[in-house]
Amino acid sequence: MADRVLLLTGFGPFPGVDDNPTAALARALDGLQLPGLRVVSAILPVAHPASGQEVARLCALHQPAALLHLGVAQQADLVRIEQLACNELSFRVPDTAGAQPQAMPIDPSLPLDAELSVPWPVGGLWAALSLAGLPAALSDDAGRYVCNATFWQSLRGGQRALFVHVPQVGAVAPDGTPWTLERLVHVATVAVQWMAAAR
Ligand code: PCA
Repeated sequence: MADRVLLLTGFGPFPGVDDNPTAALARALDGLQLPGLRVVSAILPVAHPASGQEVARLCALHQPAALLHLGVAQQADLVRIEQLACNELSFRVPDTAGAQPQAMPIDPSLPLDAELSVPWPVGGLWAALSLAGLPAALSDDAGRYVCNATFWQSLRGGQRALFVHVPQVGAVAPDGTPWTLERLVHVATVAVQWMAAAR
């Protein structure tokens, strides 16, 4: 049987972030082969609903067994494993299509504060990252921007999606270690390996 696909996504630039490290992570892991699973990467536009629509197109094409979304969190000093997606769009800066909704639902048929839970036992990923010396925390707030909206749409679409926010290259972890692109590649690799084992 052909290997199943793990669809890994990063994002392109957006206002305030000219060089999104998650685009480099997507490129670095594209084609990675794991037991029974192959990574297929894509870079999503930072615009709603275009990013979710692109994910839906890629899912129809590749029928992935799992999705790993990576996004950058500008103020973060450690890796954030997102446990919840929320039905709210409240953009601090416009997306790349120029939209800046405030207190708008992603899915108008549900309340603004509706939440969806990650379908992975993410405590295990936190442990795997910690064991690898990569500072991480479980988060219950994925923001109200395009990352959260993309995560929401993937979960609403029935995908086994996981969302991990990474710090900017150059941010300093609480233990004093700087985040380099190499360390972020390590984060993404540990996440993919953990997903292949946990699925
Ligand atoms: N971070 C933004 C969108 C794209 C990205 O990498 C966010 O946290 O919503």
